[in-house]
Amino acid sequence: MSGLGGTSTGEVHAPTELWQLAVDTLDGNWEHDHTVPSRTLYPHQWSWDSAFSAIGWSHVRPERAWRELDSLFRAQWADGRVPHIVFNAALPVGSYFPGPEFWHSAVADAAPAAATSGLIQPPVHALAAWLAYRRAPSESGRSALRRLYPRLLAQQRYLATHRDVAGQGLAAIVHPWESGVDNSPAWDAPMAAVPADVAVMSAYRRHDTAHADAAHRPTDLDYARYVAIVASYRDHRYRDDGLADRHPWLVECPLLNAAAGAAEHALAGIAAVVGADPGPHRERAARITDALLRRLYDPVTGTFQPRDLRTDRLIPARTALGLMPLLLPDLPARPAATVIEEACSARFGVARRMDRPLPSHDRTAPDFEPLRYWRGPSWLNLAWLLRRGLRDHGRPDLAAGLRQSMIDLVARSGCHEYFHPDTGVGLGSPAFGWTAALLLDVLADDDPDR
Ligand code: 9WN
Repeated sequence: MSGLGGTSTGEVHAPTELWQLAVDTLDGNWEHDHTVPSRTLYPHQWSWDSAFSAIGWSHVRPERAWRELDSLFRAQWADGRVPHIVFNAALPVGSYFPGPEFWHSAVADAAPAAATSGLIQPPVHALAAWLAYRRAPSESGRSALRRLYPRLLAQQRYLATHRDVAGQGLAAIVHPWESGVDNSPAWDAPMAAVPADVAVMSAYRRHDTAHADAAHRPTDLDYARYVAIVASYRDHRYRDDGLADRHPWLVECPLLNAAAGAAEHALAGIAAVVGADPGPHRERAARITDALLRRLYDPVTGTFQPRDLRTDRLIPARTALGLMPLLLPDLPARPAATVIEEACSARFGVARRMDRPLPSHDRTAPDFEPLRYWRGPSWLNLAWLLRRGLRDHGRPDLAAGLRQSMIDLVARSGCHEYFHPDTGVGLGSPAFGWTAALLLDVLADDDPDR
């Protein structure tokens, strides 16, 4: 795969055709005030998907970027958490599993009127708002930033207080769904410790396997554990006090915390526009970077590893999560260099000219699975995040290679949810929101990175 590659039917897409394909995909997924990730697999509103969609919309219909973020933040909980799913009440029961009746968010004192999940996702929203504003600065953009700023602050405060379970300056996640990379091999060990019986799944009907190949999705045993972890949190009314003593799954994730650090940098920019003080954001960003280095950087592997708070050990799997702290502009030169080395190794294959796209997991690992969701396939959001990091850390050449590999994937296969990491064949949903949105972003950003 190199250059604007051929499609599965042998056509070659010009950049203008790709642009149109992405706009049409986003448009097809637009649902009154938000973008659904996929009409079939994920017909509600998802948190980090909305942030990525807003970035895409800022290039074509900026007012939709603001509506997207506004609608998500209308469902923010009183404690500051931004729910990972906001359910569309107009959809029939059974449109997604687990649906609103399973989450039963109304049990929580802090929940909003709308039905939502009780979990979070990586906080990429401040970055999205900041990029959307910079790409389409306007008076309405400034008022949107003024509306969003206190909500983005509350989101950060929730992470820094309720979720700092270990008291060490990092946010813990309480479920693999909170990482956004649900069945990553990074979660295998902490998942194995969650008691669950696969037989419980006979009481439920999975919706995903009706729309995607079961061999490409998490297993039933994964789902039995996903459901058990949610049930434990829900039974405590989604309260965060006492998590360390009772919750079956607790992890500090490099991606989520890098996103929180990048959010503080973005908030410093937003603060300057809305007349607030950027100083505290820079200080908080520095504290998060410091905590990531102290808690999750492994000097032996030279990369970042999640920490399992149930064992207080770093998780050894070398997934793409370990590369994500490059997103922090203030990551010191030495760890940045070793992470870039990891990215360029045979594990991930980042190069000026990439012969294959970025995988979600170490290609050389025995548990690398090229078809199964976050256990190997390529995802555009991970490539997009890493590309930003490479640019910020003085490697525009590698960022350019990654950008081209993203364009090649869509040119070959369309706006799929994820892609085979060797062949680039499209997998999962064929019309996926963030693939379209982030493709628009890299196409628009044609200022050569080299
Ligand atoms: C569970 C919507 C979401 C993404 C996640 C992705 C997947 C859900 C699922 O889809 O997760 O949240 O049902 O598999 O893993 O990153 O936000 O696109």
